[in-house]
Amino acid sequence: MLNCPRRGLVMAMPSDIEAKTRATTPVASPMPDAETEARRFIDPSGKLLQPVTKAWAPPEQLERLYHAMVLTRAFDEKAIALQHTGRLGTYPSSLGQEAVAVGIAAGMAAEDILLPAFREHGAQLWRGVAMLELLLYWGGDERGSDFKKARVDFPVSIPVAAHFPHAAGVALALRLKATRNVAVCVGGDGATSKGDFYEAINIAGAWKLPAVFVVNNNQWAISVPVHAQTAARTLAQKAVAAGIEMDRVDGNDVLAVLDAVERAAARARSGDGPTLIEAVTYRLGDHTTSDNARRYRSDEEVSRHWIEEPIARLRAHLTNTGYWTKEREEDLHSQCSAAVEEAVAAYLATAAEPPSAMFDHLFATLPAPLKRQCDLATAEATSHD
Ligand SMILES: Cc1ncc(C[n+]2csc(CCOP(=O)(O)OP(=O)(O)O)c2C)c(N)n1
Ligand SMILES: [Mg+2]
Repeated sequence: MLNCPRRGLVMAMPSDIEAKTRATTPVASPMPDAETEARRFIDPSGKLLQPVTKAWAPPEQLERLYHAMVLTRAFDEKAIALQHTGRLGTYPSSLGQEAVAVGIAAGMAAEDILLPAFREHGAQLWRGVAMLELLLYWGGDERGSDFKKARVDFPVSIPVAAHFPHAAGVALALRLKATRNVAVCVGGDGATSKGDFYEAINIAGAWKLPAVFVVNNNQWAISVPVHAQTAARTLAQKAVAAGIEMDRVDGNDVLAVLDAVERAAARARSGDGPTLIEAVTYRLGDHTTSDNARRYRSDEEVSRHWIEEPIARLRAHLTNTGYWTKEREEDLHSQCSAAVEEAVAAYLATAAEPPSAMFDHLFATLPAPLKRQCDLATAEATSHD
C-alpha cells in the first residue's frame, strides 16, 4: 500500500488494486473542494450562483435544456426495459449524466462535429440523431449509425478513447478546409488513462487544432474508481502536459457544461487552440445492462450522489423562479413518453437486415474467406425462414 498524503487516501499498489477497489474504496465526491473547484451556475438546491449568459438566461431557453434532459432520461429508462426483455443489445445508461451530454451539444454550433463515446445519447438527440437511429444502433443494426441529420457527426465509439486521435484528425481537416468549425470529442474518466487520449491532446496542442476534448468524469470506469486509475489530482490538469487550456466544471449543472463548451469552442474558432474540459458527474446506474454495480460500490454511496443529480436541480431552479408548474411538468413527461413510444414502435416494426449486411461496405470485392462466411450466413438464415 502507498500513502497519498495530498488526497488523504491510502492508494493501492497494482497487485492489490483488484481486491481493494471492490466495495470499500472511497470515491471522490463530485462536490468540489477548494483545491479542485469545479465551476457551477446552479447548486443542487436550484440556487443560481452567478448570472447566466444572455443567450441562455430566458426561461424558455432553460426549458429547452430541461426538456432535453428529461427526454434523455425517458429514453434511457425505456432502452433498459427493452434490453431486459430481449429486444435491445447491451446498453449503457446515462442516468445522472444527462447534463454532460445536453450541455455539450447545446454549447456546440450546428456545423461543429461531435465525436461521442457511448454514453452521450442526450447529445446525439440534441444534434438531431433520431431516437429510432439510437435504438437501431443499440439493437445491433448499423443503419442506426447512418444519421439522416447530423450527417457529419461520428458514430458511437465503443473502443475506449480510440476516437480521440480521430478528433485531432477531424480538427486538422477542419483547419485545412479553412472552416471555423470545431471537433468536439467526449470520453470518460477511463479514457484519460489511454495512450490515444494523450497522443490526441498532445498533437492538438502542438498544432493548435480547433478541438474541444470533454472528459465525462462519472467517477468510475466499470468497477475501477478514478483514484485507482491516476495519481493526478484532477483529470483537467492532464491538459498542462499538452500545453492546452483546461476547464473543470460541475457536470451535474447543464449551464456550467454548456458555458465551458461554448467558451472552449469560441477559443478554438478564433485559432487559440484546443481545450480539455473535465465535467465532474456520477454514474448513477450500472456501467451497462451487463453490469451489476452493487458488486463493487455501496447503495449508500449511490444515494449520496442522487442529491446532486442534474434534472432535479434545474427543475428546482425553474420552479423557484415561478416559471415552472406542476402542469407543465406533467405535460412535458407525457410529451417525452409519447416521443419514446413512437420511436420504439418504429424500431420494433423495422425488419432486421439479412446477416449478409455485416459484410457490406468494407470491401468493394469480398476476399474469398469472407465470401465463404457470407454465403454460409445467408444459407443458415435461409434455412430458418
Ligand atoms: C479499448 C477498450 N478497452 C476496454 C474496453 C472495455 N470497456 C468498455 S467501457 C470501459 C470503461 C470505460 O470507462 P470510462 O472511460 O470512464 O467511461 P464510462 O463507461 O464510465 O462512461 C471499458 C474498460 C473497451 N470498450 N475498449
Ligand atoms: Mg467513467
